[in-house]
Amino acid sequence: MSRKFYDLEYSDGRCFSPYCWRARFALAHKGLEAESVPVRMTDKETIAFSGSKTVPVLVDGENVVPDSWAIAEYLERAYPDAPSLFGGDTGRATCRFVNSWCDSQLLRALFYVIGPDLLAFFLPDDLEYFVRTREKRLGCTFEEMKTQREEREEALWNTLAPLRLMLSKQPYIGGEAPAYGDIIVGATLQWARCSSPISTIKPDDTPVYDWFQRMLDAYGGIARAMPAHPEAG
Ligand SMILES: N[C@@H](CCC(=O)N[C@@H](CS)C(=O)NCC(=O)O)C(=O)O
Repeated sequence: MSRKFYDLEYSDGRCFSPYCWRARFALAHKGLEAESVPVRMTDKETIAFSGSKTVPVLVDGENVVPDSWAIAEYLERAYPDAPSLFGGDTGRATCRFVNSWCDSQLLRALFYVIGPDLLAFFLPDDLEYFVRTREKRLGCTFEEMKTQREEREEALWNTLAPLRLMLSKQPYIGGEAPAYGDIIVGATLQWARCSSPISTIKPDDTPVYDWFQRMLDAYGGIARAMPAHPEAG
């Protein structure tokens, strides 16, 4: 059965979108391979068949599944004998909180810090679209983001507080082993690691830093295999 994974491609050829990494990690968690189809941000034609204007999109045989959360639910349903992403209905319901926290708080807090670095990774058409749509969404220009970096880094530290507290008590969000909650957050931090020279997770933030190192090594080290930003310390 053919399996294809439509993934956002940046101008350096790497695919490090935070939502796409959720799907990539989820496939790895289930032990599934997929052929990767790179898509530029303004190329809506390639994914039009899915009815979605965003990636990730998974095509698994006859099934077309856009949206990272829907992909995780689909994989859990379609591959019940492979390792579980949610650990049951209660786990899935709790994971929705992690998904909502990440989408509404963590992604935004990170974006305010690394946003200006992302601009280097777009070709001209994509860049114009990205700047226009993201400045509108965030209510802030990229120039303003640059000048506010220090206070934005402090805000990011505060946003990570619940994760820091949790990971000082247990090795993974999923408990003793990584599960979909870890994937959501790990995918988001992978985006920052690949796109910005700034260490958004400081080595002295031991619980979060150590956990992220474990996530980089999880699933055969697929996340670590993608190089960090070339100027990262
Ligand atoms: N809720 C969607 C969001 C997906 C999303 O926003 N993907 C970005 C890439 S990180 C995208 O395709 N953006 C295209 C655009 O903004 O037009 C999901 O979880 O998959």
